[in-house]
This record gives sequence, C-alpha cells and structure tokens, in this order.
Amino acid sequence: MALQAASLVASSFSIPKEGKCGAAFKDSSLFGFSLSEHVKADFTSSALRCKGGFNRRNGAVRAQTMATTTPAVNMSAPERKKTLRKGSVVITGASSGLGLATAKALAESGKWDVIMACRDFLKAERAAKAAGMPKENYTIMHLDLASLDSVRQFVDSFRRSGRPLDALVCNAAVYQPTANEPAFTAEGFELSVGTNHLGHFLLSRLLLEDLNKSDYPSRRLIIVGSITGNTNTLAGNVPPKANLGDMRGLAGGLNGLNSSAMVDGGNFDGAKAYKDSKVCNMLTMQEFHRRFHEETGITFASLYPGCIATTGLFREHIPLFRILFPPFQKYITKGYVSEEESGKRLAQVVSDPSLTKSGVYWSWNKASASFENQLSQEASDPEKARKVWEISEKLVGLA
Ligand code: NDP
Ligand code: PMR
Repeated sequence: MALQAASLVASSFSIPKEGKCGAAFKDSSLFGFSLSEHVKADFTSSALRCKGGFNRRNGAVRAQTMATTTPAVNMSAPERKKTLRKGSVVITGASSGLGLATAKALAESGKWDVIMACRDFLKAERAAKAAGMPKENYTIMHLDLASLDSVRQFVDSFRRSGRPLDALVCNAAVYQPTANEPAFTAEGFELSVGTNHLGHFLLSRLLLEDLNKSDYPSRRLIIVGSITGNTNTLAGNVPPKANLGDMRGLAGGLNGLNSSAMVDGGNFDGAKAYKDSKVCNMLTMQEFHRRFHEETGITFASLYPGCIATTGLFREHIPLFRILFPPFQKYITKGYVSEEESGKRLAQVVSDPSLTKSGVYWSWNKASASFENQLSQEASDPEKARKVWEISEKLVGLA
C-alpha cells in the first residue's frame, strides 16, 4: 500500500523528458530536481510580461502594467458610481474553499447579497455559519452543475426569487486525479468537463440575460481558470498537460461509449480532464468577451487565484499527496495562498472598481498585487474558443 502510494506520488510528480521544460529541470534536488531556477523564471516572466496590451491579431490576452493590492473589497467611494442597493452575486460551489472564502469576503463587506449556489444545501449552511458569515447577507440555493436539468431549475428559481443579478462567479469544480475510469454527469458527459465547463456554460449562457437586465454600475461574469491549464507556465507543463486537440471527443459528447470521454478523443485521464476543463473555462470567458462585451458592457474575466493547496479540490488525491502538497507549494514553489487570501482576490475581481477591464485573465504577484496575465497559446486561441462555444451549445441544448 505504502509502496503503491509512493509510486503514485512519484508518477504524479514526474516531469516531461523532452523539450525546454525537461532541460530546465536538470539541476534539481527535491522530487529529483531543483525548482529554484525555473520557478524564479516563471514568476519573473509573469512580472516581465506586464507590458503590451490586447493582442488583436491572435486574440491573446496580454499582460499590462497595473497593480492593485488585494484588500480592495471595501472600495473607496469616489470612483464608484452611487448605487442605492447592494449588489447581488451568485457564486457556484460556495460551500468550501475559494467559493466559500469569496462569499465570506463579499458578505462581510456589507455591499453584497451573496447567493451561494451549492449542490449540498446542508453543507453550505454549516460552512457559512462556521465561517461566521453575516446571516442577512447570504442565501443558499440548490445547484448541481453535473445535471443540466438542475442548472435550468436553478435559473428558474433564481428568477422567481425576484433578485437582480449583478455578478456571476463560475467557481465550482471537481478534480479526479486518481480515477481509473471516467464518471459521468446526469446527461452522460465525462464528469470533470461536464461539471466544470458544460454546467457552467449553460448556467452563464442562460444568466447572461439577467446580467444584461441589471442596472448595477458594473456587471461581471467571472469564470475561475487556473495556471495548470496554461502550458506557458512551469505548473502547466507538469504531465498530463492540457490539450484540447481537434476536440473530436467533445464533439462526440464525451460519453465514453461511441466517443471518447476526453475532449481530444484520447484515453481517459482524470487529471488531464480537469486541466482541459480549465482551458475550456478560460476560452469560454474570452468568447463571451468577443461576442457580448461591446454590446452589453458586461465585464468578462477569468483568474488564477494562486495555489490554494488546502482546499477540498484535492480530496480524491492520495493521502500522501495531500500531506506533501501544501508544504511543497509553500516552501518550494512559493505559489501557495491561503483560502482567505484567495477569497479576497476573487472578491476583488467581482467588485473592485479598478478591475473592470473585460477579456482579462487576472493573476497576483508575490506582493499580492493583481496584474493581467498572459494565457497559453491554446488557452487564448480564438478559433478554439469559437469551436468550444459552438460544440458546447449543441451539447447543452442551446443550438
Ligand atoms: P473545493 O473542492 O474546495 O471547492 C469546489 C466547490 O465546487 C465545492 O463547493 C463543491 O461542492 C463544488 N462542486 C463540485 N461539484 C459540484 C456540482 N456538481 N455542482 C455544484 N457544485 C459543485 O475546491 P477549490 O475551492 O480549490 O476550487 C474552486 C475553484 O478554484 C475551482 O474552479 C478550481 O478549479 C479553482 N482553482 C483552485 C486552485 C487550488 O489550488 N485549489 C488553483 C486554481 C484554481 P461540495 O462542497 O458539495 O463538494
Ligand atoms: Mg503544481 C511555480 C510552480 C508551480 C505552481 C504555481 C503550481 C501550482 N505547481 C507548480 C509546480 C509543480 N507542480 C511541479 C514542479 C510539480 C512536479 C513536482 C508539480 C506537481 C503537481 C501535481 C502532481 N502540481 C499539482 C499537482 C496536482 O495534482 C495539482 C493539479 O494539477 O491539480 C489540477 C497541482 C497544482 N499545482 C499548482 C496548482 C495551482 C495546482 C492545483 C490546482 C489547479 O489547477 O486547480
């Protein structure tokens, strides 16, 4: 058992043998190689990339010089258009981790009514209470993203509640790194892409209408992305790497029967399915931006909140991974952030008046200042974004 665990960790931590990344790992000590140089390069390149602008030619989201420190949920009044009411924000997967920390930060600001859209009502209620969230500033509503019926029911109930929708945060996710066989959503889509991407795709497409109706000064649709879906980073080069390929599996419905359960049509790999789902999330945000920003004024954004190594996301990983991962991220990669800090970051993307730019993938530097980061080539490919959009529309019954 112990041996099996050790070999699983070793394989989890294996690195590519070919290409630039493999070469950069040569002088390593921990896990068989040192990270210091490469990690430095990774962070520095993020900082250096803080130049340029929106690359219209290939649609890439480029970094720019701008920095805002994190605790800006209680933004100062002058630049904020006066509004008589609180903002109303829906956060999916707010029963733990990043979603809960964001819900708490926004509820405590006193400026937001937070709708926690969760699959486990009781868990969410307990979590909100344990976090000490002010009762008057949150509501829990049922939403299971692994069922398109549930998504539609959520939208109906939300509309019947008569609340406005000023911001939507697509945060929930599942990660199945140790699964040998794919699991499926109610409609038969592979679970990770089905939940993290397709469930959110339908939800955000339906709720776009509600966001558009809102009279709130700044309306935002935020889709949580991740560094691990971006192969222009060290983290994104840890195998298995995200790769949507020609999307034949997605086009076939990810059902594992007459089509592969993987977007690229390959053999099932739970870790890759998660990373692919994050690429779909980041591409979806950009496609929303291209199709609707000008017309609606809504801000569409994504982010990498930092490595929140303690959350429930890793619940299905082997125990040894869960023990080693937080210290590895804290002391070796230095990419670690606490749940509280990550919640402040996402809350900032929801409500800070300086983060209204649309089509942006936000990240934070070591001083916790936000900057516009650059997505990988695949995660910023406009053709792929269009294709993900069009195939997803068909799969969720919108086209
Ligand atoms: P958690 O597991 O703590 O939170 C995930 C949330 O999603 C939980 O509330 C979970 O509900 C919910 N969820 C899962 N499946 C469904 C479903 N079918 N319907 C509705 N809700 C569902 O993980 P994190 O907080 O770490 O993850 C939040 C986001 O942050 C994800 O999008 C993830 O990709 C992203 N992220 C995380 C990083 C990290 O280092 N942790 C780094 C980069 C991005 P329940 O409580 O019922 O299980
Ligand atoms: Mg990673 C700067 C280096 C860095 C950062 C910021 C992360 C974030 N990771 C980094 C490096 C490495 N990781 C290296 C060098 C290795 C090989 C030893 C490594 C390994 C690793 C594993 C096995 N890392 C992981 C895993 C996971 O199972 C996590 C994952 O991919 O979940 C999808 C993960 C992560 N590393 C991160 C982040 C943020 C994650 C988790 C989550 C995510 O994308 O949501």
